[in-house]
Amino acid sequence: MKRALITGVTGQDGLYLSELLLSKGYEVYGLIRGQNNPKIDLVRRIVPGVKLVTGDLTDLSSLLRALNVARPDEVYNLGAISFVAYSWENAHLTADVTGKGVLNILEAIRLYAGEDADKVRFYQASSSEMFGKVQDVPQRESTLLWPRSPYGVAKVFGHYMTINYRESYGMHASSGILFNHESPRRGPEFVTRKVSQAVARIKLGLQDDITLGNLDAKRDWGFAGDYVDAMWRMLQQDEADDYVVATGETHSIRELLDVAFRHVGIDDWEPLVKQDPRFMRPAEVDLLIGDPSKAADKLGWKPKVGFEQLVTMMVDHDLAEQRATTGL
Ligand code: NDP
Ligand code: GDR
Repeated sequence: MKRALITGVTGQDGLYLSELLLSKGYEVYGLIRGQNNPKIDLVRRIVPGVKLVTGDLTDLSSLLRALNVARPDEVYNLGAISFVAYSWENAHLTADVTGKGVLNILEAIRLYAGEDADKVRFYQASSSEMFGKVQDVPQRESTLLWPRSPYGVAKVFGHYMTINYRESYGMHASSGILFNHESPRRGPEFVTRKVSQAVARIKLGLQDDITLGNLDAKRDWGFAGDYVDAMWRMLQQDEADDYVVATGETHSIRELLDVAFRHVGIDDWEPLVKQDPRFMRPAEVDLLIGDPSKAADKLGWKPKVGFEQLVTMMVDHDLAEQRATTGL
């Protein structure tokens, strides 16, 4: 039975990855931070088979202890401060968790495993935000990185540190450059979930309108359930490597609004959407579209859920959730 340790187990991807690994017969350990993390109940409810270990990415010794408990064959480093807008307001913290946290977990694996460090396979959750002010369209593994936020800069540090540990110590360390991926488990601070929740509430008469920032940005949105499968596939390869994981399609926030509102029978959403500079970013990433051909060729990975299906799945989920909580 293989053993895996997941940091960020309470997050969207941590939950989907836990389900996937448990279904494959893994013994799964999830790193939980904080002395009374409110998301523990969620993890216990959705993936009761996951064993919880305490630790924080900013605390190297806690990671060593977690590794000694989990004794993993595979480590998936999903833990991060992941909200781009928040990273400007908390830049040092973002650098410590999202950037230096990667160094901490890599170093913890090296110290824990010693000469066998190559036997503990490592996945780093890198991001399309590293492309920032994009230098190629579509973006691929070789595209020059030009991050536009403290989050993006921290992810670039983690990406190169992963490559450095691979090259310096022969570690099986892979970096998945994942484009935006969403689901009904997405945090409500991210635009897709903010929209799906608001559309459901507007449809049910619980909310009048929604206030957003930049409607013209374009993202390559996929389904989180598909993307965790790509993470797992990376760690099953003989050689560690870096991969872009994306759908190869891009859509604006306006198109997201079109699909979400149309799904509940509202064609003209303009009067229901307000804009506020509060939700604009000091530097925006205008266009993301990934070229997933390396992941398709080498990993045999393909996304199964398309954009419309993703958005309607999220709206349907939020309609059901809002009905259940309000009794409407
Ligand atoms: P979430 O924001 O849903 O989850 C982030 C996780 O990080 C949470 O479990 C959180 O735990 C944990 N965390 C935060 N701070 C620390 C810390 N100091 N030590 C340990 N864990 C910590 O993110 P996603 O699931 O969406 O994303 C997973 C990873 O993939 C992240 O690294 C993200 O940056 C990256 N990524 C995500 C993409 C996406 O579109 N979703 C695209 C590309 C990359 P807690 O409950 O304690 O807060
Ligand atoms: P992103 O996701 O920054 O791409 O990072 P987010 O959903 O926050 O923003 C996407 C785009 O929507 C625009 N936008 C708004 N965004 C939010 N959150 N709220 C709004 O009201 C709003 N209005 C417009 C943004 O300006 C942006 O252009 C996500 C995270 O999961 C990262 O951790 C991950 O690395 C990247 O995806 C790939």
